[in-house]
Amino acid sequence: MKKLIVLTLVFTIGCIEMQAQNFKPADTKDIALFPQQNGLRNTMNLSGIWKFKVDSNGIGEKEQWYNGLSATLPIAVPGSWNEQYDDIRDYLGLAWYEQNTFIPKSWSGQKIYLRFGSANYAAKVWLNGKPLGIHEGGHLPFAFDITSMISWDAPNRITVQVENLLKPNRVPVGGLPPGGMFSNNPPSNFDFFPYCGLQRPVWLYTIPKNSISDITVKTTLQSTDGTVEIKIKKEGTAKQGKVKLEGDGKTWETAFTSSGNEATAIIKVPDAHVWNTDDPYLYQLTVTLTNGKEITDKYNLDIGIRTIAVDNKHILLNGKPIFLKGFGKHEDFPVFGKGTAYPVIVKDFGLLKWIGANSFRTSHYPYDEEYMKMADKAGILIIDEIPAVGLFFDNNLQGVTERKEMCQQQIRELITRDKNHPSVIMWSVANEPIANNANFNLTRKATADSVSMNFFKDLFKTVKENDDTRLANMVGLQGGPDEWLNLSDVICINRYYGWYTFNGNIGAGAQAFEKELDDLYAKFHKPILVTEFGADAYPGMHTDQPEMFTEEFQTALIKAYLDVAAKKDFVTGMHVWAFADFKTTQGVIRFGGMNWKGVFTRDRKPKAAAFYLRSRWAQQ
Ligand code: BDP
Repeated sequence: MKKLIVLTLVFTIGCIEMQAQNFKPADTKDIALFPQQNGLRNTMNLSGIWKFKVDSNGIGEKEQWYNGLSATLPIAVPGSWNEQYDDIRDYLGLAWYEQNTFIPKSWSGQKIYLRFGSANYAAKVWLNGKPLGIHEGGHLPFAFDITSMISWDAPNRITVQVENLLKPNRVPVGGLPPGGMFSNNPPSNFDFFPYCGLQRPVWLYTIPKNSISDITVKTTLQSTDGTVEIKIKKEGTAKQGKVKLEGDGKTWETAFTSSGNEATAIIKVPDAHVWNTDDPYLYQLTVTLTNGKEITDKYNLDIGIRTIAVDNKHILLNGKPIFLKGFGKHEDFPVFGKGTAYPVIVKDFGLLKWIGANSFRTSHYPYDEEYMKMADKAGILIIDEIPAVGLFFDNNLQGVTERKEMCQQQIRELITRDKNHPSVIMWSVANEPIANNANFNLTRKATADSVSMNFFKDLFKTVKENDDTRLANMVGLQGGPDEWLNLSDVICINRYYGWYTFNGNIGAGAQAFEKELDDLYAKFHKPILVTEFGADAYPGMHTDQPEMFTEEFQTALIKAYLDVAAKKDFVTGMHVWAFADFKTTQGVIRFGGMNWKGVFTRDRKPKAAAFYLRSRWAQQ
């Protein structure tokens, strides 16, 4: 009997323990407003050196490492783990992070959140040894309400388990069977290094109990007059509020009363100071929530009054054609990996201006929020891309559906995070998906089937349901199906004639490029944006006659493509691939584990092509 009681007890405790290990998926609505410090809200940035431990045998959970990590290594957060230690460069499996921090007493009475800028790829989080939540997808933020779990008089232990295993049904895609000579290591189905870890800042922050939980700003123009529509979501019992817009020495104010938890305010701005690339003017918006007696919450946003649209040949910014000059980029820097590197962000915006660019694509995943804020201020247009790279279609419909749902989750998270940035003009739902009947010698175009067509129709629908004010696109692979392209507002293509085909023959490559542009326009009558074109150039390699891998060849190929595009009034922009050299996986076409198509080196020195682009773009 005694034995039975003991057994029952052990079983019950076991069950409680298992039950307690229930992890809630992060809620997208909690990333709507970036943490803000003001008189009613508090923030604490937890960037710094954390404790770190690799768990290659997957024993951490069983051994309850969430109750305190032992025998740890120091690790920088934000930062990728791969280049901080020389023996874990290619390690993508489980690893644990821990940080201990007091929370100020003055924060009690407010709701307290823990927010991760990103954790690549999957994260499981504990607070003070108790399960807090989980999140999948490595390039978008997530946050959890920790109010009820805080220790007020002792340090709070934050424990995060992260892994970045490459799997076929993850987005981005990896872990596919090796493809012979062109297999790569680690086996990503994309061309950048799968850096891992807590790669963006981690924040603790508060919001008042009666709080503003979301703000969505939409702007329209009637001739020179602007209309700013502000949708507010709130939590708690406070119902009244005020919206104030300030700019050019003028102030507009309007009151609102919420119905349910939502309210809309409209402000008319006669003769608006519009946001554009030459004059990225930002108005200051302040939303205040009151409960009749006192102000309960306040949130500030810098907003731009601008519109974005298309006609059949151009992207239109504020109703006028704008030609996109710029790049596909990466978040990538030595040692930092994909970790947020503020000096590099500042440097890159300087170089974009120096070279005369007005835009870039966040290939192939959403970037740190600081990029978006900088772009708003600098007047740089952004094509904001989810990490849908390496997508493929096969007869495993379950796998296709899993990838689609992951893409949709990331579209919702991205739009929730970035919807108020005037710099963002287009949501990119995929880069170079591969058709079921793809043909890799690129001589014949693949065709779309109903599975893949429905896949992309659903992604575009998700975009338009979440934001009907911007454009949407997918980026087509050379040799990919034309039918997919036509789902986009702007036909977006990556082309490598003269490099991956017609190798070394720029003349023949340019001719093939021109023919394809003409064919696509004749077929779809939509503006075309060349989202990638370029050639690898090993820095310092020269020849008198352009030859592949030299700086002269890269420059000549870029020139030839720009010359072709200049003849076509339906080409609405040219994005060179890439802004800077970047680290990728090892393989026979990636010398030194690097992609050398940057017009700047990895440490941001200009190659010959950068000077050429500057002579062409900065003077226009
Ligand atoms: C394109 C991809 C890009 C690659 C580039 C290349 O979109 O990610 O880095 O090719 O091969 O197909 O350099």
